[in-house]
Amino acid sequence: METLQKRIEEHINKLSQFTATPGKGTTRLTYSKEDRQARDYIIEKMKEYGLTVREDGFGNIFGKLEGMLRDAPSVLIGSHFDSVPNGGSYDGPAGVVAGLEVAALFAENQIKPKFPLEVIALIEEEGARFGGGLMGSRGITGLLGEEDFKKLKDKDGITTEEAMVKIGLDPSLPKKRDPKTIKAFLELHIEQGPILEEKNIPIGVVEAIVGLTQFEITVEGQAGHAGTTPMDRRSDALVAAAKMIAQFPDLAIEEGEGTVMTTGQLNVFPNGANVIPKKTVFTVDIRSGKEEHIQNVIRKMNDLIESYSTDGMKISAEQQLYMQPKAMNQEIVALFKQTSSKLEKPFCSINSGAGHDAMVFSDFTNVGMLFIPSKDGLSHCPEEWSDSKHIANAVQIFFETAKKLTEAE
Ligand code: HGY
Ligand code: MN
Ligand code: MN
Repeated sequence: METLQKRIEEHINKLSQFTATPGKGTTRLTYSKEDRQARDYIIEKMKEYGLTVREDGFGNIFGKLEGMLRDAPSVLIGSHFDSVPNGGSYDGPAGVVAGLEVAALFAENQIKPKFPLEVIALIEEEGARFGGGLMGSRGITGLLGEEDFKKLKDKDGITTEEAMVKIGLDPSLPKKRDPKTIKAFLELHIEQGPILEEKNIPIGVVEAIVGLTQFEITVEGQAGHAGTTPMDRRSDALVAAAKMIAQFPDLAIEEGEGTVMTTGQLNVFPNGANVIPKKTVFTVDIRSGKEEHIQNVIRKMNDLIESYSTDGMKISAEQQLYMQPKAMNQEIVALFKQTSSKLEKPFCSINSGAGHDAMVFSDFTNVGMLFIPSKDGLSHCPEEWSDSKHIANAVQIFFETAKKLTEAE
């Protein structure tokens, strides 16, 4: 266990160095220089652990250990390796590292799987560069079509394909994957909340993942001089946005049952201290364990937007992502629980308030997810930290589970 823990810490420390904001958390945007550095490290480790490496037309990375059965579906283990701006070192990489170390245990113990094992490192789960999120998994499953993928641009107007080519990736490689080539998808992720730490339980077996939707709202008013424009003759796009955003929390609270609503991004144009804002663009993220709550809040949000729309204030909402709540595969959930008991790892059932690639794969194959504790429940910030001992626990559970799912000798 010691060696495993050391290797895990080394992977996490190494990957955390590939950031655009050293000293201020992990900022690793998709197809950035930092993506390229992390990608090279992950590929190097996949090869070192005896895996055959390929990348798809989105830049997702696959490290495959062939099985004895030809052309049989693979058991995938992994997560994403992009980050939010100024995020932590574990959100995503903990799951990629777990996949790598399961493959290492297969190699060290000369395990011969009947069905192939694939370690997967997914791109753009956070959506921090191209919006929406879950891009790598939505691409593989066909939820994000090739044409829609090509149309995506970052805030500087750079397209996905231009950004890919810039770091040496090939967008012409195969994209969508046939569901018949995947037997199961397992993902380890940090909990990103306080429950496991407060309960002092090292393993959370995920039962379900919340549904979520993301919008980009654009408010178009009229720019003007801050000093000479009377207060009753203004179409101030920032004041209108601020009044709407300030009312969003009550929409979620009224809906109840854990429904949440967040505006995480707000951009003001032209953003001059003495200029009345002409335009604002902001995001809205709505989540709930029940789809009806999400639908209700979307309706109330649209009513609110409507009430602020006037001749001088044009407001539009673009939906960038919509995912229904997802239940994990009950056979894999049961397997995780049996294995945790056998290995004497205390566990509990838990639901995820965060979205994950596992929710995208759950309509495509059998999916299971494990959580490990997050220190102080913190995530999406530089303070994010998890214990390598907990990651090692999950690796051992995944190792036993993967041997069963790949029907290894
Ligand atoms: O937003 C989420 O829940 C995930 O971190 N992308
Ligand atoms: Mn994540
Ligand atoms: Mn995240």
